[in-house]
Amino acid sequence: MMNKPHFKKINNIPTLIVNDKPFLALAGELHNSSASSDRYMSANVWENINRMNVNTVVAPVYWEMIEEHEGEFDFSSVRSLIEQARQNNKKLILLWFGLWKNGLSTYIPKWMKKDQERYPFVRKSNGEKLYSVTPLCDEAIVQDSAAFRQLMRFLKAFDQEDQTVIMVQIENEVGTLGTDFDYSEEALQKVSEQVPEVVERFASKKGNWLECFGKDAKEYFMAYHYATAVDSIASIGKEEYALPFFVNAWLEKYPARPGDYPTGGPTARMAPFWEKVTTNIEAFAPDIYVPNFSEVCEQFLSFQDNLLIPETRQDIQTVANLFYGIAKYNINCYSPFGIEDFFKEESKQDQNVLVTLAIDASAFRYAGTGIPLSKAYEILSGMSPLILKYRGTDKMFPFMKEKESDRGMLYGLENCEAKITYQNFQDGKIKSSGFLIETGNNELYFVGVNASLTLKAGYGENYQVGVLSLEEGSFVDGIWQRGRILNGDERYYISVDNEPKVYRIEYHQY
Ligand code: N0T
Repeated sequence: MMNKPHFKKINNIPTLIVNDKPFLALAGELHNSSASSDRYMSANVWENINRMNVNTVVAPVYWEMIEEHEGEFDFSSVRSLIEQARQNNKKLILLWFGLWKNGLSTYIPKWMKKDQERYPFVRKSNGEKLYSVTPLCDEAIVQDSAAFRQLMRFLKAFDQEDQTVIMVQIENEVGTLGTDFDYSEEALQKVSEQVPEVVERFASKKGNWLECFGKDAKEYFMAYHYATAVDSIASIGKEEYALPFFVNAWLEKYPARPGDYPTGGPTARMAPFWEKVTTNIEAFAPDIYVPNFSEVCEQFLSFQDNLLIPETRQDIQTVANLFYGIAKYNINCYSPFGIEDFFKEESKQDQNVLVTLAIDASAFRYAGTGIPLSKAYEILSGMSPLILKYRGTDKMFPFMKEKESDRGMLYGLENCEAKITYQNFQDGKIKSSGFLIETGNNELYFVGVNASLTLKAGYGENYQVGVLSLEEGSFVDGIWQRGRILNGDERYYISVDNEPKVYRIEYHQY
């Protein structure tokens, strides 16, 4: 019997194990509604996804579809999604669109939407309702847990052997969007009460929410209620089938005030608190649309060691971030949003309200990204056995140009110095990014975009460094497949341009 998908440390880095082998999820997330129709998926989606060379599809499961009538479950939509994924040789990460999706409750079943006596909505400060069930409503959490239990039971029965489904995200970008707090009587009452013990320990203070958290009291209060709701849903799911679970976050943009982003969700600032008050969540995962990719990665790695990026940008910089995320931050999942549309010239998302909300509208622009991203995925998926073997060791050398003044990187290899030189920023070009892997015996691989590599002796050494051979090619299941041997005019520089590439290099001292 194979082990279930799980995380295991390799070179001290949590690594996803699927079908008993290390696995790197080179993924893409579907638009929200695609997976609700298998006919739509066959006609419009799978072909596009296959062109992208992803090995994993991030796809929603909708509560409103699986429990149309209270207590009656229908998993035919989930079953056909899994069957189609298998036919297309893809793994799946499922998103549980249950009680909360982008801070709202639009995916709860109709019978629940109509019963606001039993399932009350959050109140804004003016008394208006927000279309979002309050996390203080235990009965709603019980209902969500019951449906989630059925989902995990179904997955165990239908998929444990194949392991097409490798992880599950609980809810989607939870928090209150449009108000900073639930101004219901109940919440107003409870926020003035003593905080629970686990919160006391986190705050290292006793007292009520205001005494523990000052001006951030309302946000911590909401976070506590969302976190414990999500954690109890997760614990029920684990009882049935213990796949890795994660929770994603719509990040704060700066400057922002609570209410401008789903408030109470695991943003960079709040995720360490979520981490302390939950026990059934493997990772807190940022949806990175903001420009400061590295900073966000570092924030999320400051309190956990497992980084998943379940949603990210659509512009070409997503390719630069992909290489760097893999080599520098050891991410286990990378997943640009709207993966079925990457070969479309301009996106219909440009009319989306999110584009207006975003500080950086290009985050939602597909233009020109399809080809380089699919090329990068092709290289990285063939190469992933090598990546997973060398990451976390001192043989992996990442690079990315983050600002105009960054010129390059100098790394000391075993028997020479490797100097990486960046290209200048230019419109329509991917930022310089990539990595080297030194595999020993004076052999290395150079992967990336818009950078060049020089191998040379360190200052004061009494030898020089020569290139024995430079090969282009690709990896299949971690094994190098040589293409052209580059020499003469083609070896004048060792460089990659705007098209992602991988080279194998052998050198010597003379
Ligand atoms: C995403 C997607 C989908 C600070 C937007 C991104 C997905 C949801 N949210 O198309 O709806 O289901 O999780 C939020 C980006 C916020 C932009 C503000 C930048």
